[in-house]
Amino acid sequence: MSSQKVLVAGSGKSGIAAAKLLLRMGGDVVLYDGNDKLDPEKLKEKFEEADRARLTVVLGELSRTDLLGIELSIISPGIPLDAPFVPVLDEAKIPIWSEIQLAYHVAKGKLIAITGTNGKTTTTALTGEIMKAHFDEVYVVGNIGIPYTETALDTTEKAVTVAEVSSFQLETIMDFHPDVSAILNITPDHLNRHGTMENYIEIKKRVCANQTEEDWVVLNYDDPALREFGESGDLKPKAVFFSSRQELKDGLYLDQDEIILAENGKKQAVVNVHDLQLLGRHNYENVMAAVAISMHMGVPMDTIRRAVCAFQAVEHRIEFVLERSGVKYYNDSKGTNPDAAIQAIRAMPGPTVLIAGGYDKNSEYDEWIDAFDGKVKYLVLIGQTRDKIAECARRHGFTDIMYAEDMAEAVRVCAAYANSGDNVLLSPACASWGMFDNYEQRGQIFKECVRSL
Ligand code: UMA
Repeated sequence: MSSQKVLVAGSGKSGIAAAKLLLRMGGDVVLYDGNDKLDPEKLKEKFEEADRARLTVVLGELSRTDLLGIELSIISPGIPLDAPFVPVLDEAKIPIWSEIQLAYHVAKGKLIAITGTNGKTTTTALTGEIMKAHFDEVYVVGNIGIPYTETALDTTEKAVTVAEVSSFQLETIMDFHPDVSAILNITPDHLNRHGTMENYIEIKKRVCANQTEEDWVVLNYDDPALREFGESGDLKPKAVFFSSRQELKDGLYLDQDEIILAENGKKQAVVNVHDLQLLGRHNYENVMAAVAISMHMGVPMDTIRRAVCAFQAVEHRIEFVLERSGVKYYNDSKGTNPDAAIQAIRAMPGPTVLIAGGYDKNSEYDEWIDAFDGKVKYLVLIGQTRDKIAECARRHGFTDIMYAEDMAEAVRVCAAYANSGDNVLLSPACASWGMFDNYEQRGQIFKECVRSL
């Protein structure tokens, strides 16, 4: 790899980090981005001056001549495999690796990989905190926001890397092999990219495709597809289940307010949920997954317990912003699909004015509207999906709907309609694209609007 010429597709966070890693290793890089409005000079400025001679930037269309001498390509997660330049790579028989595959290829130490439709950021952050309480060299990377390629070359044999991995990143792994993996749940999301639910499930399962009998995979017993996967004889790693709905003979489960570990015929109380600083059943599931992962990384239960109780909600995930005139404001910008947004509604302590809508990922909103269940008083809609959601809500008999042109207007409308004792929740059930760069920016803008009320 050190003398290779590599194409890096995408000049976002992952592409820049991957290109830097390759240049640091002595390779040559062609950095390609489909957006021809980008400024090549600005992109080059992100790299060390000494490395720039080995970097070529190509924008817009990628031609065959751009691929001369290219032996490998690294693709950013946001680029789908039906992007126009992909057949050109296929024709030239250039392998396509995801950015996490490149990182795995050079990284040392142990790897934990956490995937699932929802909860992966919280579980990754929590697992990271537990690891930091026990190991000296811990990296928390991946979909959570720090590309794995940014830290991979710094890892030593003693390192523990906790990676949040998305279906986009798993699509093009090769020998990516975590020591402990977790699939938290699989509900419809990203179907505009993955086509069918079956395909999406298969891609998620790839997180443990290269694991062996020595390794562990943590699975949600309450998710039928994952239960079947864990119980099927052909799974190579050892499976450990968690459940928030039923008692398990082996694994972690929620018994009323207590998280219990059942192991070798013995039971022990792990933690009472009232000692946690996290809200909602889905968060108890995240805690159980993080506990299961940590146990199989050899962390003592007392250390796990302390870290779990000290852990606070991650930003943009049912994050309490402030209370004004008796109204509590919550930022759940990370609620980017209907299932995540359902969990946020369930976690609200009382009547709620909800801001939703955004980029259309071909999601269905019926179950989400049903989950309003008398708790949502008004629905304030923004973004591309406004009409689709409003039409679905009316079909389900929910008519207290208002439109807002931007986040500032949405927040003002909520403040006007919420009474003391109510909650205002941003939990869009949609991606942010179209109105915002990403969900982080959407959440920040929401919080700024709330603070300036
Ligand atoms: N681009 C093309 N061609 C395309 C599409 C995009 O050239 O067809 C270019 C864009 O012009 C842009 C670049 O690709 O310049 C963007 O690449 P990217 O979308 O992969 O974005 P990154 O900044 O590299 O961020 C990615 C993840 N983004 C996506 O998966 C969409 C981030 O996850 C992740 O934090 C980051 O890598 C570090 O690992 C975000 C996300 O939305 C949070 N993830 C999805 C989710 O959580 O639901 C999966």
